[in-house]
Amino acid sequence: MDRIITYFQNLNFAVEEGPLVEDDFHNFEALNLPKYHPARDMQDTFYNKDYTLLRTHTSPVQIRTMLKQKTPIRMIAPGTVFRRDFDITHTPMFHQIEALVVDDADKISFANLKHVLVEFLHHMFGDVEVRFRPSFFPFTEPSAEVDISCVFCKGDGCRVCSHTGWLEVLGCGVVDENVFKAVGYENKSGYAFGLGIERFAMLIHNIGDLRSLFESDLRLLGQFK
Ligand code: 2NM
Repeated sequence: MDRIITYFQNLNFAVEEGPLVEDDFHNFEALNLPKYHPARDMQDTFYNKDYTLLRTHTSPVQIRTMLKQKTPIRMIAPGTVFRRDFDITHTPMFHQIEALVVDDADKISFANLKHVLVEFLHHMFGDVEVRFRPSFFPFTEPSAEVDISCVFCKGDGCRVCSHTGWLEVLGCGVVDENVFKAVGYENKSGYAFGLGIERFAMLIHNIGDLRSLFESDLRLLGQFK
């Protein structure tokens, strides 16, 4: 997390934080996640009795930042998030960093996003191939998922990359017009991306089991002094 924050601070991104207990507007509605969208399901979200919820991503921080300040915006939101998901590859509490860049219409394009991400992934993972795959998120259009060539087998295919040669490392896209509408922005363009810290840590430090990040075993922690 420190390495990623420092990298983006050096590119003049501000570091923003927000509450872990959120409301429907900031976590869903403003992000173009309509009522009855599956991501709002009780299966995925921890709801409290008073209609508040535990944030499922750090995107509500981007919404709060856009509501309180004018463009240009260049920010990252690092922090804890919560989802009702608990198995070998998921924990109900984990960490994300999301980024948002907004300026006047047509100043920010997918090309800007692509350049920043390719440079960032080379900084984090060294000399890897980077691949953009079309995808879908409610809050971006177009959207993409980003893969790097497998850091373990260099793209030959192994168990970690399910013999594809590729590892998915983040999601990104050009901010959907409906998000700008929700925060009262007009004639703006922007890009955003998000990634999971635990997943990055496992790839960079060669950690095979997600659970070892949560067991406080001194033999594991001692390697990161
Ligand atoms: C992702 C992927 C794509 C995202 C979008 C926004 C906002 F607030 F601008 F709409 N924040 N973060 C975003 C976009 C996050 O995470 C996988």
